[in-house]
Amino acid sequence: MSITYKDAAGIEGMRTAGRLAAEVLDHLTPFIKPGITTREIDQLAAEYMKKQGTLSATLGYQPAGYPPYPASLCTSVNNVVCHGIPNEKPLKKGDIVNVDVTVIKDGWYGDTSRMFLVGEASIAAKRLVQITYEAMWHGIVQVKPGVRLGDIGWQIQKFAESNGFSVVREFCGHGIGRNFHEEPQVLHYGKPGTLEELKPGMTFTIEPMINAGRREVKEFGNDGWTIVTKDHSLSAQWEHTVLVTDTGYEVLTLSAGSPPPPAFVNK
Ligand code: EYL
Ligand code: CO
Repeated sequence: MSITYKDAAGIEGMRTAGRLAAEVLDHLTPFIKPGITTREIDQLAAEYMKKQGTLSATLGYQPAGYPPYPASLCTSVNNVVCHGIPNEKPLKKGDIVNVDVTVIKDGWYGDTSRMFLVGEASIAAKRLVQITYEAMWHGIVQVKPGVRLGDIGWQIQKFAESNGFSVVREFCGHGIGRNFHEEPQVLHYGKPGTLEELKPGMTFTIEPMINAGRREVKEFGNDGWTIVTKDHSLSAQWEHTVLVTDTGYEVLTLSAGSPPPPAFVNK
């Protein structure tokens, strides 16, 4: 499949799906405290999606070579990099958890994730989470027609590495629309002036995975999904879905409860 460019109706569909995905995270936020299990978070999300009239894109999702994903969202705790499967283990004070939600509304997909600090977190954990948030936004603010994907990747990589962290290479952002994963791949590292040129109507995610230690990852256990850091260091991730407009970008996965953009973002 190739890159799909959204027309006015497609953009409206993507705005709605994006906002609804973000509103799932808003709904979950007050529940993410010490003692809750990630399975309970998943159940709360499933109920809320039903009320919204959305479907989870991850439930039953089965890319080639993967077993069907068994939950309505992904929950990745501490050294889990991505695709953590909700389970019966309670979250404890000091954990950091990424909650990644993708919904389908009227055939359009909205994909977003946030980090949550469970109770009081260490200074090191808070710094990783904050730097990763800023890294995502350093990518987002690049977005406008004529810029290349390599420019986005380079800005994210430069910011993360200058803060002493590493960028995961095995997973990337992606085009999104009437499919969960479309072209192009959106790498979170790279070289300025390289790769695809952005054009109005493109919609894609920016979702950097940043490790406190080394960048290497490995599969964990035998569920076919869970990815952890090889060196057991903490990992963080944030994700927005963005639209390339005629003059810049529009973030499609904002909601009332979205954290504000960092101060360096003028808009
Ligand atoms: C796994 C998807 C082909 C991703 C997300 C990659 C492997 C081969 C297609 C969720 C679940 C990304 O974009 C995601 N979250 O924001 N599985 C995913 N894969 C994959
Ligand atoms: Co995604």
